[in-house]
Amino acid sequence: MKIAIVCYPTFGGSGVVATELGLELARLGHEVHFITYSQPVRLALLNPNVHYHEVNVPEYPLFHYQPYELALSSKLVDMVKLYKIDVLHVHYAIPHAYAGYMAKQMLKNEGIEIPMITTLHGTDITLVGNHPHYKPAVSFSINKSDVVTSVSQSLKDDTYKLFNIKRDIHVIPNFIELEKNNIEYNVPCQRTLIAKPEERIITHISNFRKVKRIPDIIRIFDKIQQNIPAKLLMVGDGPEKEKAEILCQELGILDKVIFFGNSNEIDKLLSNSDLFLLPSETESFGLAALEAMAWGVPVISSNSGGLPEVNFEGVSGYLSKVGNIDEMAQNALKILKDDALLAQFKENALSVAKKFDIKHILPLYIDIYDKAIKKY
Ligand code: GMT
Repeated sequence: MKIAIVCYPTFGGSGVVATELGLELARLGHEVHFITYSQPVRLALLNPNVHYHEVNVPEYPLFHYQPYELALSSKLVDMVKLYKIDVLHVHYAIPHAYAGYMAKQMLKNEGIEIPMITTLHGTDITLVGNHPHYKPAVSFSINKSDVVTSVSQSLKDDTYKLFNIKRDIHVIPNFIELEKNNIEYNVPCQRTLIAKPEERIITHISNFRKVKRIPDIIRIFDKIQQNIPAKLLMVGDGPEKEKAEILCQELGILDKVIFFGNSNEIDKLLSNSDLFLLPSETESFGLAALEAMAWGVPVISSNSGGLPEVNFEGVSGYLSKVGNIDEMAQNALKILKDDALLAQFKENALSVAKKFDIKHILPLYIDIYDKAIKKY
């Protein structure tokens, strides 16, 4: 198959999922074309089946806002014609499904019909897409997609609740490529670079937006470190990062918290971690938690959105009500204080992550592509 993938090229989960999906399809021999405004962060181009086409938005002084959708839909039309693409897979509804629909219409005008799959990732529905200024366009483009998928049952339910959607939504959970998690990174010297031998390593990875409840993470860690020796690794960048550093300073724990910024070495950090914190306000899935679990790292999270579909209560970690930092800290300490229990939770976290191995999930997407192409 020749598949065009439209996604955000940044560190965000939707871009990561789209990139890993495309790379795996390419490994299986499909021809994959990534179409976005810069090279996706996890995209390795040294693969004969992987192509990357940059969307350029020419600047013009008249435009207060540069028309990205226009440039994207034009690029899609050109690439579909040039490479004879069979199927369009857009990740994140805004504005990708909208631009994809426009591209389909332009192609139809030239006698070319192509199916469009839209994958909903979370904030495109629960935060941004739901804004009254976007809602009609988001509803329209979801309804006009040939197939719609969502990354969790919770996101599917939210989509029906928040929008007037008249079509089926297929739940295809996010995935992890477990094969790449090998012993290579897990060398003891790496751990000693980060923490003292007696310290437990606790990690958080995100885009540091409000929805991640960054102050909760700091306060949970503060309670943990009052009881046991511990380090907190804060990985990622975003609007809440500076405030988080200030809070650490106020609490007098800055020497125990390392802020890494965006990192391409999260595997190294996770392979040395003992616990992952994700107390988000909402999370359609929580890919970062799954990535942690794939390294055998238990998760303390909130119980909102799709998190209970990924982090299994009392098995791979614990879940609490949003904002219940006392309970989250208690649960963290319960796991971290007891070597045997920690070992058990680590084993469980990996077992749960195995359910989301790419080898189980990829066939679901391939099946959807096949059926959509055959319909046309
Ligand atoms: O977490 C974010 O804010 C980034 C966002 C994105 O669009 O990349 O993540 C969303 O998609 C991920 C991949 O499907 C999910 O794992 C995240 O849970 C989801 N984020 C939210 O729902 C807040």
